Amino acid sequence: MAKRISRGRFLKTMGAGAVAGSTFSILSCSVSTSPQSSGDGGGNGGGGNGGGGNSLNLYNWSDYVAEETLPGFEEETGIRVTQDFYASNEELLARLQSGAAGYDVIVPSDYMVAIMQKSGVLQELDFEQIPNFENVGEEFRGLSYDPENNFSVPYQWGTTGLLYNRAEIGEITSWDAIFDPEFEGRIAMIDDVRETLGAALMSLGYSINSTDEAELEEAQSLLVEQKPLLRGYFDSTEITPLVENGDILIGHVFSGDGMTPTMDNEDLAYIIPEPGATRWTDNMCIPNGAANVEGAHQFINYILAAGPGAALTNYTYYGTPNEAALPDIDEELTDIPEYDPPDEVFDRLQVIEDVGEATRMYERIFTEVKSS
Ligand code: SPD
Repeated sequence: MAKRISRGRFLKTMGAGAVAGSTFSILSCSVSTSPQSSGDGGGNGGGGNGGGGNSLNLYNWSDYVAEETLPGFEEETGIRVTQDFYASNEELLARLQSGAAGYDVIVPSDYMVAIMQKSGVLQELDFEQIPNFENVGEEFRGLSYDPENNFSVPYQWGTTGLLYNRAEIGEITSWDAIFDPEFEGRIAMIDDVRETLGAALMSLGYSINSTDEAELEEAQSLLVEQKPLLRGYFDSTEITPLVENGDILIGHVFSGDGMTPTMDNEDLAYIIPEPGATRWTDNMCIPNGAANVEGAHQFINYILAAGPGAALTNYTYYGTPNEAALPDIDEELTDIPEYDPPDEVFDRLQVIEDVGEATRMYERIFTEVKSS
């Protein structure tokens, strides 16, 4: 039976819709690549297809399309897709701000849509060309980071929590485990400023969007203390195999990367830690300067069709905003409580928001933690 998330529940933790002042992130702009690609996928900054009517350059998180997604689109439209990868919203923004990125479709998260819109790197969508927007559930429309959906259409949603080896360390329920010296050298964190600082803030009982200097300094101290316990900071998709092969015991991961390995290995578990964790929504947007704007709209419309939407979630294990896809989501996935958390868990999830000028403080702190 297809599950639907109530709009009231979804909006409850979206924050007040506050979008703070302008933010211009200045992080590394290297392009990530992974074997999951179509076209040349060679990390060539969107230049692989040269751009234009017959080709589309997609800049995406790694492992974030189903095996059939790009071939299905190519077959339906005749448009060849080249995909490059990034590991964080900040890397995506830096790439776009460096100019000449050459991408047609990008997939930023909630708070980053707000930042990008203010930074002027996004173009308005033409909903005449996205008739399948009608499949987007009410609870995923008009969210605080883009109240009129002028610039973004939801792609997937999920949580950020912990994948761990339950057989080795027993049940864990909170963030405390990632600060426990007992697991020294066998913990990995996501290399993501807002997620990792967010985990520290939440474990201290603070808002994931805190702009209070004292709270952020406390979070910094906690992460500096944690650093010697870590195997390192990685892309979430790199952490999953480290937990699977027993190299590490606890990994900070996005929910799809956390739930997938638990399907055929009951020694592993994914949890949404107490007292709270992140809930995020990723979105499809078209950056300024896209060479194939029509193709980009076709791609967005394709993802919002029932079949491609279901295939996407059945592969990634992330939630879908696409109501037409719900009847075809695999039951083995909808049966996992963390896929669609019960109200008492959902209510303790927090959504990352643009913190405006405080973004610089977050970035400085994370840089200092990593170099400590
Ligand atoms: N492998 C794809 C993961 C996509 C995660 N995006 C979420 C970012 C949350 N800040």
